[in-house]
Amino acid sequence: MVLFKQPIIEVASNRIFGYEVLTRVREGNELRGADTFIEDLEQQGMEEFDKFVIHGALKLKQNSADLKGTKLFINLSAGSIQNEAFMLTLPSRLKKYGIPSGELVIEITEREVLRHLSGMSALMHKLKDMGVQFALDDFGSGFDSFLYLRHFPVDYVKIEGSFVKNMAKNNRDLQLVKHIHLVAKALGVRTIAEWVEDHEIHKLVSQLGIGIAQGYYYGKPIECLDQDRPKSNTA
Ligand code: G
Ligand code: MN
Repeated sequence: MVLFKQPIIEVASNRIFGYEVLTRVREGNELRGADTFIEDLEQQGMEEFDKFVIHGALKLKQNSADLKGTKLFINLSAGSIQNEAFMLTLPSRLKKYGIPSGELVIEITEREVLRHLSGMSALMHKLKDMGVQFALDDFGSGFDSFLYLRHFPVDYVKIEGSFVKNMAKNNRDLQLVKHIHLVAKALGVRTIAEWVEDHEIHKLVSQLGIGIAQGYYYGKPIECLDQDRPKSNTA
């Protein structure tokens, strides 16, 4: 299991806003991205994996100077996010690593189905009261985008990368990005443009007034921690 970090930047100042932690699994000489193994893991239950990602990410943040004082974005599975007992351990985990709870952002992917919207929303409010923030990941890629935005007290919307990547060439994508941003802004939610790959897209993002961005243009994911899966008592 290998952890990567990718910078997320503030568009106006070009300063680091935070880092997203991404996971890859090493197979021989190859690294496989999360999208290729998450489905298998989901069959077996993701909790063990998510605990491991959190443990690795917090350890990384604790030990790296460049992660100090910036936000840490972590992707968790729908199973873990809906597990109240598990989620409520987050503040004490943060404390254990000496990380302010205001520096953690949990990404909820649009592609997964969440049930019990009101229960989820109540749980998110509890964690938000303790400082933890939430982002809707891949916004626009799922069927429930606006339903989630309607119900969940999220702090950020991460706009689906394939819309952003294409928006210089495709007016539909441009209009979608522009209006997702306007809706989010009207609701007091900050937007993050994913998959900004070149200067042209960066300029468009800036012109649209999107404040935060991520993508190869600013920095590719960098390998930063390689470790074996823990025994079940480690997390
Ligand atoms: O679902 P989520 O948004 O967490 O997935 C992030 C994925 O997007 C990672 O696998 C990462 O390597 C990839 N990624 C990050 N920046 C870019 C980019 O600029 N272009 C493309 N095509 N992929 C990117
Ligand atoms: Mn993500």
